[in-house]
Amino acid sequence: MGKPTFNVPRASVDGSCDYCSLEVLREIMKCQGIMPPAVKLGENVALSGRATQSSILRGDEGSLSDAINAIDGNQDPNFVHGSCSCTNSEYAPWWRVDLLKPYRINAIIITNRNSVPERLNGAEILIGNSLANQGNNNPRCAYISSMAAGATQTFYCALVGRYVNIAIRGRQEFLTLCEVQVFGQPV
Ligand SMILES: [Ca+2]
Repeated sequence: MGKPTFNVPRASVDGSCDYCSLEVLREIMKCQGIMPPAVKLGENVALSGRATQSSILRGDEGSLSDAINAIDGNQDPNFVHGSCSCTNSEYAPWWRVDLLKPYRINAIIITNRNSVPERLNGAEILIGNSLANQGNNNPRCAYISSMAAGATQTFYCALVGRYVNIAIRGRQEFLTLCEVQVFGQPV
């Protein structure tokens, strides 16, 4: 039997989700007789990164919308408290953190807003070392089918990269993130 990994886009339990929480994954592995490996998340390396995004929300709330708000170490999901990022409503918005050097990334933890949670539906988490197409061509770690309002969710990967992008493709949307934590080890 092969060595289990956490790159689990097929590990759907009921067909309604593309990705599993670690708890669900452990249950699947237990059922299959696989002992889940101990996962050491390590440090949130996003805290020392540099964040940018495709645009900054215009208007009175623009001052609350900087990309860095998604890596400020504060998971407050209330947008008006000033700890969430937000782009304009635009076609294919993206957000990116530059970790300044490559990491072997084990997990991404995302905190969604406590209002308009559907804006994050269909977002992709991309990881790699390329800035081609602003990093949005890098390999996909996870697809966020949906997240509840104010929820914090973990997505497991086994990818190496300096850049972590969150991108929405194929539609006009506000891309808004209250926190993006990135756990990995330097390579
Ligand atoms: Ca934040």
